[in-house]
Order: sequence, then structure tokens, then C-alpha cells
Amino acid sequence: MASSRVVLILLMSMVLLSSVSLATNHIVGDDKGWTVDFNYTQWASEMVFRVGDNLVFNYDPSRHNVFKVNGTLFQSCTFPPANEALSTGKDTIQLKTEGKKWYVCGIADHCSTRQMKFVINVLPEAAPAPSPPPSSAAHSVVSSVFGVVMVTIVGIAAIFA
Ligand SMILES: *[C@@H]1O[C@H](CO)[C@@H](O)[C@H](O)[C@H]1NC(C)=O
Ligand SMILES: *[C@@H]1O[C@H](CO)[C@@H](O)[C@H](O)[C@H]1NC(C)=O
Ligand SMILES: [Cu+2]
Repeated sequence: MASSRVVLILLMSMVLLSSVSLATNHIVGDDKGWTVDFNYTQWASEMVFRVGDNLVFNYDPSRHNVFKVNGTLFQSCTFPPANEALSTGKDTIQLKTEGKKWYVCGIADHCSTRQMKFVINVLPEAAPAPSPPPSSAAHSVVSSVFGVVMVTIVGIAAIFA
């Protein structure tokens, strides 16, 4: 009796949480970070990028930088002006629009021969269940807060059930 109620509550919580859009932080290169001779093409092929997600570049700023480029510059490993590089060593880029985005390192031959380049395809924000509403920051916050509040209420109900 008690345990079937707990299972039901867990299922309800999962349904609620699945309708909440959560932004993901994609750590480029995972534990390796942004460095030479890591296959970022492979890394990027293993994940789904959505509007609202973040790309996080962790690297040694004395050795690497980050340029967002277009497809033409990407193919030829040519770079925008140096002052347009990200170069703090810990750069977060929010993915604000759908479509292809290209990233390279602009130092030495890291793009052309050391694999410091990758392309991603950003998909629309995960739509909350029934009708896909226009995406806005306010909406995500409201639905997140709603989900958390509901799960909390359900959890409290479980304790007193
Ligand atoms: C990186 O991974 C991709 C996808 O798995 C593969 O096609 C490519 O050959 C790899 N590049 C290198 C230099 O190993
Ligand atoms: C890519 O950017 C370069 C430099 O800003 C520009 O000259 C070129 O036309 C762009 N190519 C495309 C396909 O947008
Ligand atoms: Cu580099």
C-alpha cells in the first residue's frame, strides 16, 4: 500500500520534471577541456545541443583561445581579428539561436592540424509537453519553478500519506 503510493508519486514527479526545460552546460572536451589532439568532432557528435544550453571552454589561456567563426573560415582555419577571441581560459557561450555554429582555436596550427575545431547543430529549445509556446527566459523560469514546487508538494504529501 505505502510502497505503491511511493511508486505512483515517483512516476508523477518524473512526468512533471520531464516537462521542465532544463538548460545543459556542455563542458567542451569534458575532463580534458579545450586542448590539442582531442577529437572534438567525436565529442560533439555524442551530444544534443539546444537553444538555451551553454558551451563551457576550460583551457590554459597562455596556450589556446576560442573563436566563433562561420563555415568558410572553419574550413580554411582562418580567424577573425585577434581582439574578437575569447581568451579568459574559462569561457561560457550561451547558445541563443538554432542552426550550425563553428568553433576553433586561433593559436598556431591548433585548428589546422591539432583538431581544435568543431561544429555543432543547435536544435530548438525542448518544448514543454502539450503546445510549443514561444521560447522566452521568463517561460523557462516559470516552468522550472512550477516543476520544483509541484515536486516539493508531492514529496510532502508522500511524507504525510
Ligand atoms: C574524429 O572522430 C570522427 C567521428 O568519430 C572521425 O570521423 C574522425 O576521423 C576522427 N578524427 C581523427 C583525427 O581521428
Ligand atoms: C565568413 O566570414 C568572413 C569574414 O568575416 C566573410 O568574409 C565571409 O563572407 C563569411 N562567409 C560566409 C559564408 O558567411
Ligand atoms: Cu589551441
